[in-house]
Amino acid sequence: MKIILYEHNDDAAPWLQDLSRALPEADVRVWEPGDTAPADYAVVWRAPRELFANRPDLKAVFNLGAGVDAILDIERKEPGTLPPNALLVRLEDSGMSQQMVEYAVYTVLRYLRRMDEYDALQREHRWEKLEPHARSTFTVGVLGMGVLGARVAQSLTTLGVPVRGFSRTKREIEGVQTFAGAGQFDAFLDGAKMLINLLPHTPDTEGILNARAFERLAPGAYLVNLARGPHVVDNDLLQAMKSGQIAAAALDVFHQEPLPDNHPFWTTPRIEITPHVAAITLREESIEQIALKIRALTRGEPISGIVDAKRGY
Ligand code: NDP
Ligand code: OXD
Repeated sequence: MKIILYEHNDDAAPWLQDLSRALPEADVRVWEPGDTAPADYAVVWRAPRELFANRPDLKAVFNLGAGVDAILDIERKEPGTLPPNALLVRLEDSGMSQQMVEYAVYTVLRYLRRMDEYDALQREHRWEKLEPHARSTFTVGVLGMGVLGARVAQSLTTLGVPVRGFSRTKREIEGVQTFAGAGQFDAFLDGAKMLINLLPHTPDTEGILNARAFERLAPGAYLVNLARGPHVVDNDLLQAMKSGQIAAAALDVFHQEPLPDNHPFWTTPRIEITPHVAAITLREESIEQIALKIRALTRGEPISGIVDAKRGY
């Protein structure tokens, strides 16, 4: 069995070493431009188009992340690039949901207790007590009730704030008021004090966090974007912050990454930025999951985590 590996962020060497160790029966190599030698599987993160083109031999492409938007974008721009019979498989949790829970709980508590405002007051040496937010009306809406969103929503119920969830199909999660489909989007948004975005980036979800959505929230609402930059219409967010409709935002993902030096988000008061680290891909857990799936496919068994390219996630 032959596997090609491509890792955009890191040095590929530790991935090569660990994947080879997990699958000693496989011949694993790091893909370099020009490599068209046969391969059964590809394990990739943000690989270039050339890796996928003219590769009818690939049985499956394993994405080293939960979101497959970068791969599907290649296919959208140049249809027919992805091997037609290869499965596209995403990471399912592999240690990411715990990290998302940490980020979400941290931001809910930070904004509920107005800690970001106390930080600012401290910088000005001001001893000032702020009116606390009422927990009972601090409604948090989680967009996306998948592997990550459902776990986040569930964990937020323990904080005593009302929690809503939004997905395409109806989900039942104890303690979470769930809404499904575009027809229930407004009801999901109406009066929510905070939104946490964990949707996949698809043509249907692009720009979903826009002026119209912000208007439906409670005045002085909070936005936490942990999914993908193109979910947010940047100018609409800046306007909503200027008017006070959105009080503060914690953003982990952006249209362009790294966030360009001249982007106004860097200097907008009450926007907090992290560099796409809400849930990082953990090497050990991810390789274990992928190795198990490759072995299952080799035995002709079904696997989970297969992306429906038409649906986009
Ligand atoms: P899943 O595929 O498990 O869940 C996606 C959820 O979104 C599902 O509940 C799905 O609905 C819902 N959904 C999809 N399209 C729509 C739509 N048009 N309208 C309403 N709901 C919709 O994904 P994960 O939970 O594993 O990951 C979510 C995203 O998080 C990833 O795609 C990625 O972009 C982002 N991410 C970001 C990271 C970071 O570090 N910042 C790290 C990891 C992931 P249904 O349940 O009905 O199918
Ligand atoms: C992912 C990511 O999709 O890291 O896994 O953003």
